[in-house]
Amino acid sequence: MANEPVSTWFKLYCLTVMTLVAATYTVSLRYTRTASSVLYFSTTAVCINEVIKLLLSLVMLVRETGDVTRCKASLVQHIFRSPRELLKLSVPSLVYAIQNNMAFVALSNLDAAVYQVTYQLKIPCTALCTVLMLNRSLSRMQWFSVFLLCGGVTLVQWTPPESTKVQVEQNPLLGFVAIAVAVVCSGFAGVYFEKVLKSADTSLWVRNIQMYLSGIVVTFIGVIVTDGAEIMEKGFFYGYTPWVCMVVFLASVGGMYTSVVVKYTDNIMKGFSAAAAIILSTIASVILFGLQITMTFVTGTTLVCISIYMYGLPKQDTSKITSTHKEETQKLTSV
Ligand code: NCC
Repeated sequence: MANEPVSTWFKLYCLTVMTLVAATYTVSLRYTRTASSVLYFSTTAVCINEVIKLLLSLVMLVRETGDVTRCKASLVQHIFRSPRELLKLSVPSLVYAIQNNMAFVALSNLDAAVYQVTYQLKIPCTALCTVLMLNRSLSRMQWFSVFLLCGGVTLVQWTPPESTKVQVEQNPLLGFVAIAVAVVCSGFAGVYFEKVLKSADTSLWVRNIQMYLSGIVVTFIGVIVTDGAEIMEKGFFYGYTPWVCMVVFLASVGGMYTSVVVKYTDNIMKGFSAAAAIILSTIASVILFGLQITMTFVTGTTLVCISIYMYGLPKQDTSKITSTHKEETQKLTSV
């Protein structure tokens, strides 16, 4: 399963769904946090999200193994007899739990457009984590293209901040701090998960189950510590409207698609491909629904295209330069 080849169309499909879900998720989450004065507990939403992802991953594992008996055997081997692996996966699950909670804090205090734009800083942060944690190197050109992409996506996604009145008080500073934390968490947890996933032949669904199990524990502790007293009074599902259920569902589906995308590409490519998917879906909306294209969109698209081209350029062979440099230095020191 680990190196099972998949078609480019399948990758493109996963990327497009992931990106569309992420866009819908951000807007719906913002709506549920600001449109009504009856607020649900965001910690419970993050916790339920982990439970749904665990159930979905179990279904996928049954599909992958072919039947329930083999699925059970796989679970016994990888869950009950592998406490070290569970511990390993508890690291990203803790970091993702913080990140997912931060998204609620940020979107409760900042406009969705401002959030989307600032959150793009995760692209260079992910690149930095990839270099540091996976020992990959990026040429100067690739670094430049990463920042160019960040700027391009910012312009492509830019929509004027909403002018509608929100029902709750907002604290923009808290919102920006939450985004900063989310950016670092997204980069670190994404690359950590990728490292664990690609360092062994273990199935993606098993890795997900390992991660979501500790995710449930961690997020449940978050529920008790943060909102425990109020939940005892009002109930776990207080304030859950159909919109809130949709947000939880989108978060689960988005998370599952993210894991598939990381499996078949990598975290930096996820950033680049997500940008391409945003552009393609906007162009599709222009053709299908007659959406107006703005100058900012065109500029952003141009930057994204240039950045994708630059990122793909072959790296300069610096090894030859370095060895010639070493020889020269040796000659000089021997003199
Ligand atoms: O920020 P981002 O992803 O890197 O966050 C990754 C999300 O995927 C979940 N995940 C990751 C790995 C894995 N094996 N299983 C998972 O469930 C994590 O729990 C985390 O929620 C992006 O690249 O922009 C992306 O953004 C999120 C989301 O929009 C932001 O985090 C804002 O809250 C998208 N998630 C959803 O749309 C629900 C994600 O698809 C893409």
